[in-house]
Amino acid sequence: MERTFIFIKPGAVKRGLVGEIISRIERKNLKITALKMVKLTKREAEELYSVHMEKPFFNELVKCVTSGPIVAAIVEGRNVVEVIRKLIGSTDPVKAEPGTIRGDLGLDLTDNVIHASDSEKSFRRESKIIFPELA
Ligand code: FUP
Repeated sequence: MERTFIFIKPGAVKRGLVGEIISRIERKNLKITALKMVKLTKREAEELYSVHMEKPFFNELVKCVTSGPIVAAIVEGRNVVEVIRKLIGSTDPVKAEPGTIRGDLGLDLTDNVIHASDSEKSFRRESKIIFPELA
């Protein structure tokens, strides 16, 4: 079965939205197969977002995701990479459709509630950073 990697960003964890977000994923009939709350080190955050290293928002992004604990999960299900990306909505919560996680629960572009891998390859690379024991 296909798998993907997600993490709930520090702002959403602080706001007490972990249950709501995990619940939406479960209600879609996707399976949470691993779950952990961790505080990312600067190094882990830089590695997670290494594709954005040259972008002007890179430092702000790293600062954001290391500002408090995140809740990371591995999620399993049919076409899960595509299904989760649809569930979470567009990158900018202002543009994300109502009904999506970002559309319903977010407003900030950097602290946009949740991250999800955009491909099978990203899943393998990103999940190894947080769940090295499962690689
Ligand atoms: P997504 O795959 O939807 O998380 O979006 P991107 O890979 O394009 O963006 C990665 C992260 O950078 C997102 F968390 C949002 C953040 N970002 C900014 O902070 N500023 C920008 O101008 C664009 C993206």
